[in-house]
Amino acid sequence: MVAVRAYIGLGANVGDARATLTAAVHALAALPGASLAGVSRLYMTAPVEVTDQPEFHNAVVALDVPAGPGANTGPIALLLALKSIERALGRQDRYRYGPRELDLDLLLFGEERMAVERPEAGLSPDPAKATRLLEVPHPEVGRRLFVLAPLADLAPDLVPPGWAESVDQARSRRESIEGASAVRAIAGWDAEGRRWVETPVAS
Ligand code: PH2
Ligand code: MG
Ligand code: MG
Repeated sequence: MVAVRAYIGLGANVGDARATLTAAVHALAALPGASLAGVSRLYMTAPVEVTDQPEFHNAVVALDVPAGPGANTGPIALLLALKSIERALGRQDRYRYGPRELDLDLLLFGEERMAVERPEAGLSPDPAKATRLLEVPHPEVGRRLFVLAPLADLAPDLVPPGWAESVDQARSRRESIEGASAVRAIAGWDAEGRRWVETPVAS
């Protein structure tokens, strides 16, 4: 079966964020046909957009999923699976950019470039519904250090479709804008133990 590599952004800042992100990695690895290809370091990150909320935990997962064709494959099927993991792990509906128990964003789906509008777009005055149903590459990847830093752990040299620079070039550009203290790695993924463990302090 042909596989495609998807990158998924994980974030949380309500409840036991670290435990929730760990459970989310397990749930992603257990999706039908999926295989875990990598887990970034775990980061503590300063909140962006809505800055008056607790710090986030953020990470990125690389997941190989069946390329399709088939009813349960492809980016939309993966997006729906992400939404159902969010709900299963306690995601409550709140305002856009606000606090959340778990956020799973489909960042990249192989070389795919696509934008799918919401069917009700234009009918709803709710700004939370103003974004597209799905857009890959995710429009926020290139402008968020909390996504670029963990993504660069997994794929520094990757040039996402439509980009003119690598992930690591974008990461250092954003780092010079947001400041190195906007994100800090606190733990590395232990594949055997299937959890993040504290990274020893570099000497
Ligand atoms: N997610 C948001 C809004 N702001 N800030 C950080 N640091 N990390 C996030 O994951 C995040 C955010 C909405 O998705
Ligand atoms: Mg998000
Ligand atoms: Mg989201």
